[in-house]
Amino acid sequence: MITLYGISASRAFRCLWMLEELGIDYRREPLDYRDQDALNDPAYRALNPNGRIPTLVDGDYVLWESMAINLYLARRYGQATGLWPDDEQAEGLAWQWSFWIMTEVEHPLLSVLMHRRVLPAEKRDPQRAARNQGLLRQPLGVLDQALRGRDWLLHDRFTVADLNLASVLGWARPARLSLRDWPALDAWLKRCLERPARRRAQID
Ligand SMILES: N[C@@H](CCC(=O)N[C@@H](CS)C(=O)NCC(=O)O)C(=O)O
Repeated sequence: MITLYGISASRAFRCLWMLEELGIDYRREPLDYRDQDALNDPAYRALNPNGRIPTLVDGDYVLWESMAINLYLARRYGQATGLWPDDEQAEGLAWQWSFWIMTEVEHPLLSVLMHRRVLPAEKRDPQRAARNQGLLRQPLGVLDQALRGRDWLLHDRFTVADLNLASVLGWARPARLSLRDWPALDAWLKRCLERPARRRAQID
């Protein structure tokens, strides 16, 4: 049995989206990142010593870090659905883009989201949001360039690489970050976000 710990209004959403794309049976433990008691429960800490979500349990195998969970799930269960790339070089690109989104994009984009939308009004810092929006210009240009003339990042189909990137870039809209300057990226993101599995993963 596969169990995924986390609510969809968190980074666990990426893994729920992957599980829905795969169409495999899984159970969800709706652990909330604000519930410090539950995160610090020794039984949960034994699974994830970071005390964070998401955590995946597949039989007696335990994995944390959202991107690692998705790469594992796609490799183990996603060959038939085409979510896993066809060859080692395409696999390398899936890892490349997954590390890239976490190191170049996730932090500044989350900061824009927090300071424009999520934090209570008195805690928002518009200058911080603007600064981080500025930091995103370069990496968003890189992705836009890579997507010009193509529908998907790898091969001719939606793969784990698209899912991992789109699950982070999906914050752009709630963060009120216009993607007008990057039309290939904008069109690709819409294609990804329209997928029925993404809608199904939006549970809470
Ligand atoms: N790099 C980790 C980050 C996990 C993470 O920070 N999760 C947040 C929720 S989105 C959390 O559990 N926060 C609880 C806390 O920090 O106490 C991943 O991608 O899985």
